[in-house]
Amino acid sequence: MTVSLPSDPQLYGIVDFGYVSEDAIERVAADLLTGGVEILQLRAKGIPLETVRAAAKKIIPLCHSLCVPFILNDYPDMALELGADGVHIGQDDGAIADVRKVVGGEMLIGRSTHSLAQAKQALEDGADYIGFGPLFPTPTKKGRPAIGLDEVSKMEAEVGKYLPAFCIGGIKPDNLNIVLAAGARRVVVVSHLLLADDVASATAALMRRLE
Ligand code: 3NM
Repeated sequence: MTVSLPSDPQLYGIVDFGYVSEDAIERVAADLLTGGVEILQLRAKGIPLETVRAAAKKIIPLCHSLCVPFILNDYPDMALELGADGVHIGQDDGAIADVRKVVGGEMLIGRSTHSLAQAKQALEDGADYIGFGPLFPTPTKKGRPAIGLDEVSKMEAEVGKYLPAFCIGGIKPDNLNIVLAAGARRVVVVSHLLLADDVASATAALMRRLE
């Protein structure tokens, strides 16, 4: 089964081993889905591949039962092997065309971008969606400078018009209004949701703000 991107997704969730222990990963993924994330990524930086594979195998059926696309961060080979719907790659993970050769024509390829120029390049290179950020400093990607809100509306007009563009990085309920006022139409929210006492309720509350 392959799940494609929803037509107008607003909230993209990430279950991240940086915040969630191995034994909780399936439960937290289920909570994000219950709360209404429309795309779900598994992000597992520096985690043994067997652990990543095992977690993905548990989360994929949860996603597919709700027709939510499952995206694996990094590891195009594993994404293909496991039947992920997409793979997400950073700026340093090679050319999109090379990843496309590995995963074939069907799988979604998402690209992190950190400037308007990179967002335009990702569109030109054939990304299926982009992340754009970090808008604010974030504990989830320590050391990466925030790009602020200045380029958001231009990015939406020049890139987000043609493919889904998700603003990311330090987004939480407190700053959501200024992010949306800057022109963002879609967001990825990680630590705010994963650190919530009730992940499903926090996700649902955020979804209500976005709809
Ligand atoms: N990628 P939080 S920012 C995973 O800008 C990630 O490419 C980013 O987490 C980018 O919602 C980021 O906790 C972290 O700030 C997002």
